[in-house]
Amino acid sequence: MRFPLCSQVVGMTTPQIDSARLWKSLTEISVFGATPAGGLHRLAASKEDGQARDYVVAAARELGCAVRIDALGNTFMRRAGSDANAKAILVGSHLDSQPLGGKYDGIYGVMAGLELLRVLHESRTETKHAIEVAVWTNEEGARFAPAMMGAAYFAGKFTADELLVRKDVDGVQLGNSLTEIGYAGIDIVSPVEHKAYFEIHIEQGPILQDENLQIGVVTLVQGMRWFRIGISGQSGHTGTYPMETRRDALVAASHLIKAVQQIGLDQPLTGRATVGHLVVTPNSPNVIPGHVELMVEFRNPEVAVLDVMTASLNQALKETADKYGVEVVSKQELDSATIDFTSELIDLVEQAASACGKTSKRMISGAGHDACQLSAVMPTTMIFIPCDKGISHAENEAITQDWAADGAAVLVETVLAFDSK
Ligand code: HGY
Ligand code: MN
Ligand code: MN
Repeated sequence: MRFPLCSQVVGMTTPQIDSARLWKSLTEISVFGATPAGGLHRLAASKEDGQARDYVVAAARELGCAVRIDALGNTFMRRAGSDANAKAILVGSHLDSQPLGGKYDGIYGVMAGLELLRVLHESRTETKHAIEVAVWTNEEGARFAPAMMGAAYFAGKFTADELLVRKDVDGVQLGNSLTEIGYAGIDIVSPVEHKAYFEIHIEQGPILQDENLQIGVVTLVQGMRWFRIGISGQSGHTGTYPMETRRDALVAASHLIKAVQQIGLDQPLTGRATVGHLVVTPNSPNVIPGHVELMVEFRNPEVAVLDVMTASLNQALKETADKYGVEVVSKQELDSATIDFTSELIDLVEQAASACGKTSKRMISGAGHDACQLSAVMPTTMIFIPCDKGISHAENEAITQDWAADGAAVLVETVLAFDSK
């Protein structure tokens, strides 16, 4: 089905996206890491991540794109522009998923970028700026912390040496995993090469669908903080050790987890506080847990509120240590500030949606994205499409073919309009 393009709506010459081709590519790439329940298990730098990258790289090479891979495995697929001196326009997202994630979080943005390259290629559209599509390594942070890692490296926030030694729960280093999948690159790709970054992504919330809107014009991404907490008590025999003198790390952790929940509830409507990662050692039914590692995550649009939540956490850590006679250590592993996107790009996305005849609204993002890191080094903004019932980071994450096509058409319009500015 050829998608009736923006150009036909407004008489512009925007080339057509191919809805069926985009949907087919989303279906094909979802086999890499597919779970029986219809979701994805495609952790960063895993075999499945490598297979998904190979799929996209092969398609880009068929279009004559130049492919570069940097030290963090960030993969760049570039279509040349007519003006070699003009900076490139960057589009991208991620292919890694949560352990039991969905088929569209991140992946849709990469495949919409590939559809952009395909449309430009088949219509022989000449752009002044090169168009480059990026696959960022380890956006999710589910296997290696922190999240948005590859994009943070690209933005100069970490060195490769700092990140490639990060280990997963099995002690496997990121660098070794990238080498195994063939994405331990040597290319140097710098943000100075680029004029702007556009990321299209599923909303991961219910607003667009509830309000029957086609496009989200993203203005801001809320701040996010991660704290890795270690609780050390005393292992012991569950049959012999008296209850009264135990220093049970898991009981202490349960107290802290409830305190974290309360910290979120204390910020009505906007507070988000979660413990989603817990490792119990030795995790045996007849051993008193001696150590627990957990990750605390706070999110809020206001930095001042995040500061209040952080102070409350520090108080709760002290109380937990005192109450349960355990040692508690905390290490902040992510501090992603509230990000305001570039106003002229926000306007451009809104105009492009209108030019394509799509309904849209301005909105903030509750989820973090690679665009948060890119915004530190170049003009950046995002485009949302709806996702079913707002479900994400779950195997039943879903979008429709029309939503996918609507977003891709607006991405093409946005990028070509920016190119012609
Ligand atoms: O956690 C996030 O907000 C993103 O979806 N990884
Ligand atoms: Mn994502
Ligand atoms: Mn995600």
